[in-house]
Amino acid sequence: MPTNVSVEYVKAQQKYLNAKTREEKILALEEMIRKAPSHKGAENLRAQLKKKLARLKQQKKAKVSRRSLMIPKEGDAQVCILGFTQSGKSTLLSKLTNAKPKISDHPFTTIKPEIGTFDFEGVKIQMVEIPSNFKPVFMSVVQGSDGIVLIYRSEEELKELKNILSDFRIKKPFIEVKQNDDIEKIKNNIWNMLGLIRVYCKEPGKKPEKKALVLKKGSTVKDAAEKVHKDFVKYFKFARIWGESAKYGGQSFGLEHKLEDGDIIEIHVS
Ligand SMILES: Nc1nc2c(ncn2[C@@H]2O[C@H](COP(=O)(O)OP(=O)(O)O)[C@@H](O)[C@H]2O)c(=O)[nH]1
Ligand SMILES: [Mg+2]
Repeated sequence: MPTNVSVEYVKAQQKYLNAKTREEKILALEEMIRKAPSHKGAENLRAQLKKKLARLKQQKKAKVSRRSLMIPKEGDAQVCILGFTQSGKSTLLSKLTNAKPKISDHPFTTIKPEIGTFDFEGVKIQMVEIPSNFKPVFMSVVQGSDGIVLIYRSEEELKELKNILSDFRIKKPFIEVKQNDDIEKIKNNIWNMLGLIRVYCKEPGKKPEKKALVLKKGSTVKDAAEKVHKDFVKYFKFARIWGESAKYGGQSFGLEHKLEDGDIIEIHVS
């Protein structure tokens, strides 16, 4: 080991030696590689570190497919909160939802996923706090979710979180949130990230239902009808629509008509 390494390198090495989980080891190793001397004499050291890192990452990937955990989806969408320990995940969960997770200034307080839900204009969104040990079993929950909130305190943390997502090959939509961001803004951003629309059904002569029908962007009258009842498609005559996708309130459309967020739909059957 060359003696002329920097203080930062020694600190990173200390982190590596104290690391308890594979994920912590990987983070520390990456830091060691960044802080390792760049001169030719340290070539061997850098190569060794990179080899060790590659091996750790390989083990991690192999584990992903073997262990998985299913958190039953409740509501219209499931969104995970991902961040390092003490970044404010539990605090955010308790501000957003009905959940009362333990908030503490001790690291790694949350050891299993915490769950809560909130209502966004008639849409029920489930939030899951992922423990910061980033165990594969918990990352499989992220893999199965509809989107992610990355909570971070520094740009470096944000970068590491994105690295973790790519290590686990997770390609889900995400938003970036800092401690103290406005809660209403976060709720709006979560909704926009999900790429969904709300459609409200009504019966002739009655008021629209309060509970929204939640569909993917680009959905048609047929998609909405199918979700209400399969016979609706079979006996479909026409649909009256009020809202964004209609030129005037109550305009008639067929099954292929594309719906917009906030549309009110009245299905007529024969
Ligand atoms: N100043 C400030 N402190 C916060 C904020 N969010 C969390 N904390 C504090 O940071 C510590 C860890 O919070 P917690 O929500 O348990 O973080 P977690 O480990 O990511 O779940 C607690 O002492 C919180 O009171 C915030 O937005 N601002
Ligand atoms: Mg927590």
